[in-house]
Amino acid sequence: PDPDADTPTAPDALRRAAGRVLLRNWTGASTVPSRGLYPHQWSWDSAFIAIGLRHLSVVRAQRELESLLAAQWGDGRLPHIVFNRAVPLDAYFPSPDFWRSSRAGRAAGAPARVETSGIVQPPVHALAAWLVHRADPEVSRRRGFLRRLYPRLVNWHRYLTRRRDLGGHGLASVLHPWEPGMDNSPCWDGPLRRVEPAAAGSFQRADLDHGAAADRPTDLDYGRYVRLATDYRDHGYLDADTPHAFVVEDPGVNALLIASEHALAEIATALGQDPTDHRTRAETLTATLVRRLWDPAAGMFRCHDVIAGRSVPERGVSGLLPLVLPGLPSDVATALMRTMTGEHFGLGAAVRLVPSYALTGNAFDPSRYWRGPAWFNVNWLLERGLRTHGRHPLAAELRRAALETAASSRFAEYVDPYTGEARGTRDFGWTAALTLDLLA
Ligand code: 9WN
Repeated sequence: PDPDADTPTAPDALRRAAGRVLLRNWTGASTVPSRGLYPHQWSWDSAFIAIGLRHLSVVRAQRELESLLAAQWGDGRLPHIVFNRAVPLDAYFPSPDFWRSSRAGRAAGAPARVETSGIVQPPVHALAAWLVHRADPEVSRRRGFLRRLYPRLVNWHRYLTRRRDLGGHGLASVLHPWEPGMDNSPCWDGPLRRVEPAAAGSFQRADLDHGAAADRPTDLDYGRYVRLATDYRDHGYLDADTPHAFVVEDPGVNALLIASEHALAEIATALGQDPTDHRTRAETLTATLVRRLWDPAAGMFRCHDVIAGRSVPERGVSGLLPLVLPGLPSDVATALMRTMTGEHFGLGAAVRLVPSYALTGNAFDPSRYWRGPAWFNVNWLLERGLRTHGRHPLAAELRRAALETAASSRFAEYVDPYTGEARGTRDFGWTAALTLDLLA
């Protein structure tokens, strides 16, 4: 039987349900990840959401990215949250009065008229912009979409490749566990041990009002997140001035940077400009990624703790994300796919969707956030990677599992990788959006 066959009404019903989530989460200029838990605009969420929204409304998908890029800082950084001033301060922690971007971030060029966070998230934006453009090149040209976004995307990448090359080897570093978007991954446990947590009573979490404590990070994690963000803020969010306690080279962040650099080459070409610099940078970054983070014995990429000067001995799913790269050496791609389907990640055997952390790892927990559950954006990227490297039947299987699980979990934020049971919040933005993309 054709693994893609389904009753004709099911995809339509799913498409309509996903569209309803995106409509409910739309604020007029962007889409919130979740009405309750995340009532503002998040950076990489908006990129994934735009990728799905393009199937519903190309103009809304363009606006999703435009509104995010309008909050870019003078130094090129794209903040991980753009705050909606209509939302009460206590609805999400840390709120604008914690980040104080328009004052504390002035030297780094934070915008004066909108409040944002001061840290970043993975650079999926140029890839999203290119996919949104391709959905309707005519409307895109008429609105000057790529022409307006291109210089901002170039500055964003320049920020990451220059100011964030804290390891000095040519890769972008993250300075906070929120930056790679996989907040409490066991990969951060070692590097975080150096960080003195902020006192428990000195801040008030808002996330536990919306989610089960067992599905979320612990208070100790939050104490450390708060300490790192406070120190960065108190040094004006200046990368060179802050005495960083946490500096990690993450393979997922760098893979997405490279995928987006390839997209910038396409965008430059579409605008009649020379794409050579982007192509060269993508190739150089790929070679550096392999040289610095590939672990042949593990058959996957590892995070690198820059301060300790050593590789992180954990298997986090970000170490599989370079599979999205077309320019990966073929032996590396083959080994990655073997790892994905082997005992550690279990695709095609033990699990429905690829978990966020190895099933075999000491810290594995099928419910707790980035310590085991499966996430839809990660699985969307891996499905793309499998297709890129010619594994079409396995990609189709993963796609089908993702669609079934999105439907049965009511577009959950994340799910138990074995059972597909919903975890975190429901009606989650990128789960609905990427469902639309997988259905297209
Ligand atoms: C902190 C919005 C974001 C995602 C991240 C996810 C979670 C925030 C939080 O939610 O992080 O940025 O409060 O836990 O880890 O990937 O972008 O959906």
